[in-house]
Amino acid sequence: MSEFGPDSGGRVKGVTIIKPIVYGNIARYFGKKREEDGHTHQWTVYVKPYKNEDMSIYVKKVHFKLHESYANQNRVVTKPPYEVTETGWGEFEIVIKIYFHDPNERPVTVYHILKLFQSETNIMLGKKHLVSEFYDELIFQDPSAMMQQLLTSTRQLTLGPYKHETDFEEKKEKSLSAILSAKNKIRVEINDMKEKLKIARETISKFKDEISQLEKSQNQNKDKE
Ligand code: SLL
Repeated sequence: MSEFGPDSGGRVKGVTIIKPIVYGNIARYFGKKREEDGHTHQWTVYVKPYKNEDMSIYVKKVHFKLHESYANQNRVVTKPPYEVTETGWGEFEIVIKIYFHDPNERPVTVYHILKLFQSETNIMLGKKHLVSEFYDELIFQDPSAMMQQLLTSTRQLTLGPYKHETDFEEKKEKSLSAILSAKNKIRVEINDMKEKLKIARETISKFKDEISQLEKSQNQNKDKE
């Protein structure tokens, strides 16, 4: 750390570095309840880089906090792969806390609901193992000089192709087109409503006219009497 001099705690203003990540779990059903402990699934919870890069350059450790029914609930992983594999019978929230080499950088916490049970459709599709994972981003704003150097000196995590269980590009496209079609639907509904409002206003003013005509002729009749 000394190579960054006494100012290494100082921040580099105006710099933002984004590190995309994927976190979640995979799970596999044993096919039955295990006699000795009632466990039904094996699962692995993880944090990994979205791109093929070694996060240990800037990540010091990852804490996974499991349900209190587990012996040693707090699992600390100091090098990749940042993951914990266990067996169990139930779903619960796992707190994942990512620590960085720069002590000035606050740890980042993500919450993941461990998923074990397949949806009806997946069961019908005969999927062997379940995947519940999410894309997110670690955002470093005004990092220290030291952290900036660590964040930009990347090294590949694995040789060869690097792929995720989820096709996030496809998911992005699908989400985007779903949002666009929802937006269109709402635009059509707003126009419909505007049209209805216009007709209602016109009807009101027509009635008002009729009322005032009637009132006028009533008054004329009164005058005659
Ligand atoms: C539930 N709220 O009731 C959840 C808790 C806890 C799951 C689930 C323990 C394994 C072991 C285990 O699977 N806990 O005995 O080590 O569904």
